[in-house]
Amino acid sequence: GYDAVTVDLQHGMLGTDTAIAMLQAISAQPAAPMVRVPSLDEPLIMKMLDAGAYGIVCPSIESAEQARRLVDACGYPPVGSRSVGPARGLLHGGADYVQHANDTVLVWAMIESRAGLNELDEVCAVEGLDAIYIGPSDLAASLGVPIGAYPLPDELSAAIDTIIAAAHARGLRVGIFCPGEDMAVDMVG
Ligand code: 3PY
Ligand code: MG
Repeated sequence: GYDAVTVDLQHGMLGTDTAIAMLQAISAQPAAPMVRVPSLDEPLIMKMLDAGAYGIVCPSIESAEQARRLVDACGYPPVGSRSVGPARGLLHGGADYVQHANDTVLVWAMIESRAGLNELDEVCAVEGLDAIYIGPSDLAASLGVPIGAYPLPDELSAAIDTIIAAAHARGLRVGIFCPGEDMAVDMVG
């Protein structure tokens, strides 16, 4: 089985209502339900958390200030300013959902641009972030190397290594989108 299943509201051809139905389906099995939002959109992040997402993946974080906004949207006070009203979160997570949400909801910032790379250490240092997710396609586009090429172009591979090292130095987990099996197997390694 999978540890998590992510509903993709950025490049997935679906809106919030469909995403909620998908979260319900994901809840029928043990994988953690996660959502990638289309952008750093705080009201949408809070709505998807209310809908029972246990992790938020936010595209293209390029500064510590943006990473702080992401953390702020995902956490109840005092961690952040998430509004209280977790309709489906309560159904799925139980009556004590609000009490434990700050500990259980995972906050993933995507690094997928040269600007993000330039601010990498500052982003990784933001308190409340759980993980960095690498977007190799946008990162390749931003670095000006071929998109989707595998083996990876040297500059992209070096950037990925830099991101992994910076994230691990701060105790953050790292994930990466893999368009194919070869890359997935290599990246797990
Ligand atoms: C990227 O590769 O840019 C992605 O966002 C993958 O999801
Ligand atoms: Mg991307």
